[in-house]
Amino acid sequence: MKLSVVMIRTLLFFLILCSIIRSKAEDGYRLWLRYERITNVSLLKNYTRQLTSVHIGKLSPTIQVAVEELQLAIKSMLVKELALTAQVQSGTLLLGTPASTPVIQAMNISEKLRNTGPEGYLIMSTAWNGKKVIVITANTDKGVLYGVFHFIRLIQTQQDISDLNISSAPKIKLRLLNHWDNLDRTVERGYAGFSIWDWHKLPDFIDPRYKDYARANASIGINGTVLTNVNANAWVLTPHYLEKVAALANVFRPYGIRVYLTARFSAPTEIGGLPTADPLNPDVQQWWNKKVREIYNLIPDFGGFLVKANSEGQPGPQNFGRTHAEGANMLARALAPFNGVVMWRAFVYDDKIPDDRAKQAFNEFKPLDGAFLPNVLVQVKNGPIDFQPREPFHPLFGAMPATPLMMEFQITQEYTGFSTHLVYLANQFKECLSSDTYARGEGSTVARVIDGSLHNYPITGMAGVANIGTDRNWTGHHFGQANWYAFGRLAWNHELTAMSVAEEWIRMTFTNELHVVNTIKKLMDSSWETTVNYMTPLGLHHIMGWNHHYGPAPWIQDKHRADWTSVYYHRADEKGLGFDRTPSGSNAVSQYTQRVSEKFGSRLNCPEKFLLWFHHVGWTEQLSSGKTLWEELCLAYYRGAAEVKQMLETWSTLQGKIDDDRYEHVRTMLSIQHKEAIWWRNACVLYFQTFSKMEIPAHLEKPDKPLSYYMQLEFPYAPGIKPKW
Ligand code: GCW
Repeated sequence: MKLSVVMIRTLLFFLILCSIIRSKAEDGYRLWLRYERITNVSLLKNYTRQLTSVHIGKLSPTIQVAVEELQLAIKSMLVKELALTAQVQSGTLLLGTPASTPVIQAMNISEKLRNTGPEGYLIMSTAWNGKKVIVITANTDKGVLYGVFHFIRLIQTQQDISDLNISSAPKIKLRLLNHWDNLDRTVERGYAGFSIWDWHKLPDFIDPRYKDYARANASIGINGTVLTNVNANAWVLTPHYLEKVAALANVFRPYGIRVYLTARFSAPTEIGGLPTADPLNPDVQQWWNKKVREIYNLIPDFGGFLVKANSEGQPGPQNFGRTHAEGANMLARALAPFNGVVMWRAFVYDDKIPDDRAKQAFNEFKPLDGAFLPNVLVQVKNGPIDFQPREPFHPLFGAMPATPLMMEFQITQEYTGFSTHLVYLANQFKECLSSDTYARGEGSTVARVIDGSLHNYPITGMAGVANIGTDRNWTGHHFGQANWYAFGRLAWNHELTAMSVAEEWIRMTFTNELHVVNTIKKLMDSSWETTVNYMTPLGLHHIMGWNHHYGPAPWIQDKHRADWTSVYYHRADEKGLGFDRTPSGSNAVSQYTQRVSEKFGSRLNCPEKFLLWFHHVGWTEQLSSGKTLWEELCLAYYRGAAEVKQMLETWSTLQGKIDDDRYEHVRTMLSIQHKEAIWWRNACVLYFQTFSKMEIPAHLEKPDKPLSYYMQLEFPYAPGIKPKW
């Protein structure tokens, strides 16, 4: 058979097309900044008509990257270049601050800009000399950049841009990622490969990832990053490493992102040659003053230090008989001349102290309220133990009116299935933020504590322990990206709902097709509750594998620290289950305000989601459903596992509706999650049965393996293990 020229051409065209499609494999690298081409013709026409050109005033590195991002987005979504214009035309997008852009100055919008502060922005449709234009303006270039990302998001999510009147400003000042990244590139509790900081090749080799990291963070309003692990290594403070840190800071600066470092408290002895690190010793203070000057010489906008002291073996002021405040203030004094801050972690507990671990941070810090210098924030985890699948809010929130408390959430899924479980954490973040502390009467939510409005804190902050690594899709699981995204969006505005944030993310990350958006949204919405059910229902906590925290291990006991065992937390015995934290037990409830303490402390009024956190409940006691604790416990575990199966089924309806690459990846992860949910269910139910001595309700399928099978499983190489120094 002879092929005609036309046929050969057609074939060639087809082959080229296939290779183009293939090369655009969706590997997740582009995160939510995919800027997919708009295929809906009328929508495309509509946008194209409204956007003709861009006008800017004085160029700065930040305005430069803002324009670059805008061009990239418009070119790829609307297949159109926005010409830079000196003349305002119909459809011109005006970008800049009044100070840098005379046309914007002439618009007289200073009144409107008053409420947007140093980072907020306005996006407005308006007329200029009879021409319809869109203005993105702010008091600073950084605000303009945030406005540009918001504007791009409007197009990505296919919103109407014909009559814009948006004003937005962050509710929280410091919106930071905390990387638990080590200098050897391992990541403590990291499940997405190695650290993206290539310390060895820095400062000369600038991995393009650094810029993409900055773009992604700026797009969601994150304005700082702590590069190193809180289990700190003093080496990062040596000149050799500081030069590398400075190179990263240079990449991040135009994007409004400052770098911060963790300060190892014993650094003066480890790298400074001093005989002590006592914070009240003048030589020690001098050493830090000098070190901080050295840092600011290299990095003029350095943010400050994050410190984990006297916790889990980290050195701190208590090694020298000093308080946390004395330690924090010593560093604060060194940083104050440069406007740097100290973020001092409240995550402290000691196995030598014979008190409930849940109470220890409060016991240590509450008496220090007001003792910290003004540039110190105390960084408090969302709950009193440690990022468990679900915890009640930390009792310190609301209890330190004279000390700025900042929030620490965990984005990396140390306790929620690593990077193989789909768990949308915005629901968890929101539950904590909307909890009422009653510190100043009703409505004193955790959100109002940390945004400073309750106690008039002069500085405010929210940190998220990052889930980012060298995996091509950054977070291991494609849906891990949603947790990074949601963290940033909620740090900017904690009033956003978990589902509105999810919807934005889905539209930008997968598709705007409504049915798909809604299907994925539903999946995300229930995913956290599902995980709580198959891991730690009814307020159970810390019953996972020892040290690596992988999988169920409620049987862990007899370790060198009782507070690192599971039996310490669940207290199962033949009578019942749960940690009595009422006045008849550890009385941790007394650390909350009276209203909260009465609620949590009452067996009947305590929300059942926290029941076993606060109460030791008899196996045959009835819960609100009328069923016994034992039955409800079994039902929760079985429900959790069954819901994962349902998630898998729901996901499979999306085959062909989203790209095959990500469809298949997520499907595989969901099947791992299902397998592991059953593992959790079986192991926990069988273990607790040895105490309850009751049958698993008859209609539930019985575990196919004995408890002994689950108990002998070992995982010496599970990812993310804490390194031994
Ligand atoms: O959750 C625990 C982790 C540790 C971590 C510690 C902390 C960085 O298991 O790996 O150490 O919390 O927050 O300091």
